[in-house]
Amino acid sequence: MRKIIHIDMDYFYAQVEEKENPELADKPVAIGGSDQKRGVISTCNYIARSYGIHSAMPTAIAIRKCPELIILPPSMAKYKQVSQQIRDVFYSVTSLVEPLSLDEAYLDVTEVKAQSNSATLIAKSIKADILLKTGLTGSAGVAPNKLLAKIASDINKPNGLYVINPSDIKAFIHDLSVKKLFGVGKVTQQKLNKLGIEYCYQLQSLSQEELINYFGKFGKSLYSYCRGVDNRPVNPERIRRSISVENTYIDDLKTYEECLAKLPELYSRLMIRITGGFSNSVSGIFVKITDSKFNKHSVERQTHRYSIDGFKFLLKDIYNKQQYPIRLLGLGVRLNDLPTLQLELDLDI
Ligand code: DCP
Ligand code: MG
Ligand code: MG
Repeated sequence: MRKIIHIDMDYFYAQVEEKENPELADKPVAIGGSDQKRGVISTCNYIARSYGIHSAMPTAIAIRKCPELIILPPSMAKYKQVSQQIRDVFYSVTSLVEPLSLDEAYLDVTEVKAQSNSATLIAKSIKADILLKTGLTGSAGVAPNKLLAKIASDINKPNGLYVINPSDIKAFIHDLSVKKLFGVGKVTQQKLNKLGIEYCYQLQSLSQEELINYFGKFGKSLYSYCRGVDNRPVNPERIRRSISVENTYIDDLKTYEECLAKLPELYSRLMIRITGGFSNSVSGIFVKITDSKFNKHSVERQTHRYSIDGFKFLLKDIYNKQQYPIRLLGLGVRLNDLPTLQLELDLDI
């Protein structure tokens, strides 16, 4: 049995700003692009969340919900610096660290001798150490695998800790909503709901064959996940070398024109991702798709510049090679050697 910790900082960008400027702490604060530039909210503090504001919401709507909202532009260099301090804390515990974004990581602490080898005590000491080094709070989940550790870290946010012991798994997973499972986004969730499935215990009644039939290769993972089983190792090598955005469409895209019509929205989301002066480091662009049979394809071109026309060109290329309608469309840029970046996790597989 492994011991996995997932740590995720609370309202990360906004908390960094609050720490620097404590006057913000009792006001609704968001980080994001300006409403004049059709910007979106990256994140906001918990006071702002009480107004219904959340990540990826257009800034204009956020202001409508809370006219006194303080909106700050993102300072990526600052957040990366804090992220490095957090990672230093992780690496002081183990080298088995898999960063997922600037503010979160998985740690495999199975073999860690400190704190009497108690993953709960290790998680507490990591949280305390992060607070000491950065003045910021994060939330931790402790479980026998990545799937459960990540779900757990979200449960008592902010400044939370939640432990799922091996003997708790069965009861924990039974009533868990399927939308909490890794890889289940809006579209998969809708598909499951149409089958009358909302909770994991209902998903457990489907055979592996049925799930593969409905969801392709992902069906096999779903079969395990809805039982609280996840054998994915903590992968310390993982360095993110691309930034991408994607969307899964409720109705498959059947013509090139339909695909083309989705391009501006994806492109503008990609541009928002590429903040913080990474544009000099781009080494290529790519378009990826998943078709209605769950086959994945991508096409790529080496270039230091990107424009919507470049993506149009690749889209045409991939569309022409395509036999089936398209359920997922994604755009991305390859980066030269860069540290891990926050990716939009639009998790429909
Ligand atoms: N982020 C972003 N755009 C998104 C989601 C997140 O730019 N759509 C950035 C801002 C967040 C940071 O990534 O501060 C970390 O993302 P999280 O999902 O962990 O969200 P927060 O840390 O802000 O809040 P929470 O307390 O819910 O973890
Ligand atoms: Mg966070
Ligand atoms: Mg996070």
